[in-house]
Amino acid sequence: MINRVLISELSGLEASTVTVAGWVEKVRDQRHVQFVVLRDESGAVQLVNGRVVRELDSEADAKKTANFELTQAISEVANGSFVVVTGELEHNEHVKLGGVEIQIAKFEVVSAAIPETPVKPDSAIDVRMDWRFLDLRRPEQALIFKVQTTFEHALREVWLERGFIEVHTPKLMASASESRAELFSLEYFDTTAYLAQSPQLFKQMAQAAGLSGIFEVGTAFRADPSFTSRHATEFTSIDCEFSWIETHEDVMQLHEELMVAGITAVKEKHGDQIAKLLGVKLEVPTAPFPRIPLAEAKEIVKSRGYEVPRSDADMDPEGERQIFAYVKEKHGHDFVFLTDYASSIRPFYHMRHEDNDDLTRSYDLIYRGVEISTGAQREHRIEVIKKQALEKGMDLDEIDFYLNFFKYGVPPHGGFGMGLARVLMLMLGQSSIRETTFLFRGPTRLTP
Ligand code: AMO
Repeated sequence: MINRVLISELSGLEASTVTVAGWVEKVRDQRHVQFVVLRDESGAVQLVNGRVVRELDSEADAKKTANFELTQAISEVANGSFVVVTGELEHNEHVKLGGVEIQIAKFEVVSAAIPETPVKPDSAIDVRMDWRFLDLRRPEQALIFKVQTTFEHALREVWLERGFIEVHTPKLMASASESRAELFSLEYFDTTAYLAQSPQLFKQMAQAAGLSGIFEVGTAFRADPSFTSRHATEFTSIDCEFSWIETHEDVMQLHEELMVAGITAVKEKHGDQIAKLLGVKLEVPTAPFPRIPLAEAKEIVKSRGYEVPRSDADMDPEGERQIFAYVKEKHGHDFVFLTDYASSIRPFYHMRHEDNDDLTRSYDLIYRGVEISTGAQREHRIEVIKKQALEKGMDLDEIDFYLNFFKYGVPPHGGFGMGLARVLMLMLGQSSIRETTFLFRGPTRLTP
């Protein structure tokens, strides 16, 4: 490893000779002094060359001095170039950037950038995505992925405390995992394979295997042609499934515990930076989150003057925004569980109410007016599963492998799936999951 100090650690060091490494953010090349703002993954620092020697100044041998070469190197370096710099660390309270600066002794350009960066912070989102690696050099962009790391870690801690097992399920499948809509297919030797839309069927297999609590943070694919701010064709799905539940209420309880733990950890670790760089004051929700049956939610929304214009029983995005507005006013909460969706709009594997076959034991979790998750108790009685699958027009032969899971005993179970990028978008006040996905994939985007 190159023996470098992280820039964020400089202010805690005594005046001494230090080496830092990163990319050049800005150069101010003045007649008698040069300033360089150097950034690494932890922060930025001002570097100074105070003994500028120019060619024009030259007494015969001035050119030969290291200082002339240093001045020249700094004059020529393009923004974005990666450099290793050694110099004297000085504390100086007048320096706005961290109260320290480094008097440059050695300035080595390790990898030069070409001048004129193709992307600026205010470039169109598509240009920024074309140049994602440059866009991510901005600290506010990198922060999103630091937050993601902390959030995922906090969730894992909750799962591990409960003895949950992490699984990695296959993404190549012989059948659809959610529905035949939005299904990517590909040539697979002499047959056709499908990309997993969700680990749903395998999460349930883990219950039949007796593993009980399991989780997966993995990739899911949807051949969804839409261009909304919350749809991608490939996304990271946070999934969880566990046994011995009594109703979907048990799933919601774990779900809200996870959200509180995740957002608490993010606030503790990054709250100040989120406020400073993204202008967002992070709010940790309190459990329990409000729960409203879907039918009631639609009535509430209607009483606020919005009638959901759908022929099926589902909510629509505007309805979700309206119900959030109501919940925010009434409960001061950013989250709401909409529960008990109609069987007609839920998948075959959702368990239905004992006393009402038209309603499922399921929920959607809405965060600031956007659906981030679907969860449910699953049907575990094979005859009922078959009946519900047939009702949905499914071919039982195609899910034969799945039906097998239920032939040898399986405990009652449930779980949820949650889109990671959506959670981050809403938590961090971003306008689209393009901002909170490392590399976005949509109908017209397969690069970089
Ligand atoms: P569902 O289809 O509702 O449920 O998906 C769960 C969550 O995944 C996210 N999501 C998406 N994110 C980005 N782009 C998309 N095209 C996209 N589609 C879905 C959303 C959504 O709430 N198997 C069930 C979950 C379960 O019951 O465990 C499922 O996949 O945040």
